[in-house]
Amino acid sequence: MLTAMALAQSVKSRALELGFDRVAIGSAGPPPHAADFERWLDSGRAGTMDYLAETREARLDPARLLPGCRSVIAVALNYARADEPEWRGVARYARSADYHDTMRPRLHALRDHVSAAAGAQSRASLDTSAVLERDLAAAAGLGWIGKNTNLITPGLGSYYFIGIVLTTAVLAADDPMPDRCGTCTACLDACPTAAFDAPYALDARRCIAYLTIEHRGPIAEEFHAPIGEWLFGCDVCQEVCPWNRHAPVARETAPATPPPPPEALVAMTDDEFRERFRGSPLKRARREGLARNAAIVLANRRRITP
Ligand code: B12
Ligand code: SF4
Repeated sequence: MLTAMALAQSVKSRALELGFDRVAIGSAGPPPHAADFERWLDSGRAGTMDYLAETREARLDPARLLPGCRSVIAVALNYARADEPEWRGVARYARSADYHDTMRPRLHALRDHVSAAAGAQSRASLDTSAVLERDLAAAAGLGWIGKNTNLITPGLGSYYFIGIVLTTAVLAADDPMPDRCGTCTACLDACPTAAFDAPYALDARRCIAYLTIEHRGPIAEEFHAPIGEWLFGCDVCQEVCPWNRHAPVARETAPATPPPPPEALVAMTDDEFRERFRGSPLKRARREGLARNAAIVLANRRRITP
């Protein structure tokens, strides 16, 4: 049987071989900011993302998802992009094929590796599982949670996806990283909709990412002008972050075709939408949502260019 240190080494080598940009290991336990998460939910700041409250208990304790869970493996996959005018208005994470499809097989390969090496049970989580991924990844030392609530890693920035593997194996754990935001408040000051109530606290109901992707139905008038050119998601709080100034561009990105102009999105039929956005993250907004966002962008352009 491998020692906890040898197992950790083997998992880290395998993660890098699989193409992940960073990997860190933590001990299992309740997420350090579980109480903040509960306060956030109870204050209504999750908006209509009811699934977060419905899976509250599991999010507060990884052992609910994997009984006997002893260690947490956290990986980062960079999605940073160089300037791409043809993708204007689309958050960087959504400019390639859906990351759930491209990243999941690698995360499963890592899960299978640790299970086989340690004779353990393991479970992978990528976005949709009931796991507080940022909090567990921060506790493992993958990065620190910035005032804009994104996980930030020196030399990588915050434009990366987080993947988690929970395992019953005991692996040597890394130390958490100190918060290096310091006195900076660039993200809080730049948010077009003033969505941050305080550092580390986002009111999703005001966040352009939430409004343009998750929210169904009309968007309140007060947000139309601040939405500006954002068609799907928003990156403002990351664009202004000094830790992203020299963020390396992702080594591999699954190619994707940029979306048609807003004029065409407004008029798309259901069939055209399905055909055009198959395998794309943009399909999450649904045709109605994307058409709604496109209409707001067009109105904003008219407002600026009389
Ligand atoms: C719901 C959700 C959203 C919601 C709400 C986001 C939010 N900040 O709450 C919306 C739709 C707005 C959203 C937007 C985005 N999301 Co999102 N989202 C999620 C999801 C599914 C759950 C997050 C959650 O539980 N939110 C509730 C809040 C309270 O929890 P939290 O964000 O984890 O924040 C923790 C800290 O704030 C901390 N905390 C609270 N108080 C305090 C105080 C201090 C002092 C400290 C240090 C910490 C702290 O505790 C919280 C709970 O652990 C996760 C996947 C997952 N399963 O975790 C992806 C995830 C967080 N999203 C991700 C991404 C990429 C994005 C976007 C960048 C996409 C985009 N460009 O449009 C934006 C970023 C906006 C932002 N500033 O957060 C990545 C994050 C990658 C990273 N490097 O951080 C994740 C992890 C998906 C993934 N697997 O890669 N998202
Ligand atoms: S912009 Fe400044 S305060 Fe905000 S996350 Fe980045 S370093 Fe932290």
